[in-house]
Amino acid sequence: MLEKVNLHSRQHEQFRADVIEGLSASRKMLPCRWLYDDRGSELFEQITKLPEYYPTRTETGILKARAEEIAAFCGERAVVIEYGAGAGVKTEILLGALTNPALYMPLDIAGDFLAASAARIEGRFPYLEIRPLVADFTDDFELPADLPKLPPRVGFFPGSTIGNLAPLDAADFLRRVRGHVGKDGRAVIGVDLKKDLSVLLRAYDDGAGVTAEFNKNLLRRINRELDGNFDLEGFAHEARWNARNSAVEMHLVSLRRQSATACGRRFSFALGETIHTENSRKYSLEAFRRLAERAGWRVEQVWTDPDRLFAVIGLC
Ligand code: AVJ
Repeated sequence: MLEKVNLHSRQHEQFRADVIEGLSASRKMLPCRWLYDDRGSELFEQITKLPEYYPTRTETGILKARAEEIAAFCGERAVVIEYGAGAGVKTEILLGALTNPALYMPLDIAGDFLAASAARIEGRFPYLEIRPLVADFTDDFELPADLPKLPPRVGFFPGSTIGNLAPLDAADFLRRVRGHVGKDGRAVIGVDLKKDLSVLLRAYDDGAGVTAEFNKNLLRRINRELDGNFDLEGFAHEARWNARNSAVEMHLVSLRRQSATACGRRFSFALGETIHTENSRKYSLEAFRRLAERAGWRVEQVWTDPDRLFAVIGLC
């Protein structure tokens, strides 16, 4: 319990520090991890069901259609380490297809969330050993020393969350996974592919306005948790393509000259000035292969959908 309280106050301090730093910068930005409070996670769930948001549906379709091949790639008695425990259905498809998986270890920073998703998996796979681990997978950390060494270890990272990371961080992440699974280990990574811009931008600016709500919820969170007074009507959601970074960016655009306070400080906005709230990088298969190779991996398998919207990539 004490640990939980400490974790909460550490998170709160980090949020505060990120808001002060990010909103004081000449180009205002906030790390996208803060989008996911309870309301934000619920809104993201809704996004995954929108007609315009193709990634979740497409990746789930690939995992279902290619489950046997993916399971064969992972090998028998696999130890599955999942980076982030939010993938529910996708995890169930993979675990359900594997032959005698030895262990499932979901990693997440949110302890409550982790416990809930571990309990759900346990209900579905009563004979599978499950060991949730509270960890921030964007930081270096060691796996417990008593994990089975013999069976193949597989790092699972669906959802194209790797697209949120800048290339150097993505390479660090893939190197860390290599360290965790060892030289004979494997990884199965979900990667959103580069495609027609109108398709991409619609996926991040849907007609029902759910993504706009998701983005603006960050201001709501600042108001609630950091004693802010942002006027939500004074900002608009915008999805932009950044060609240089091959990324869809989310911004909150100030609709007038205004200022707002939070954390006991005042932040001023010019008309049209933005807060950059997320990067979602889109890879070509070639660019992802280069990234993987820089991080000590070889692309062994590429499973994709007929329209090549999304790829599930098997690394070894
Ligand atoms: C959860 C990071 C994969 O980048 O597509 C969805 C988040 N942002 N709509 C993505 C998101 C806006 C999503 N990821």
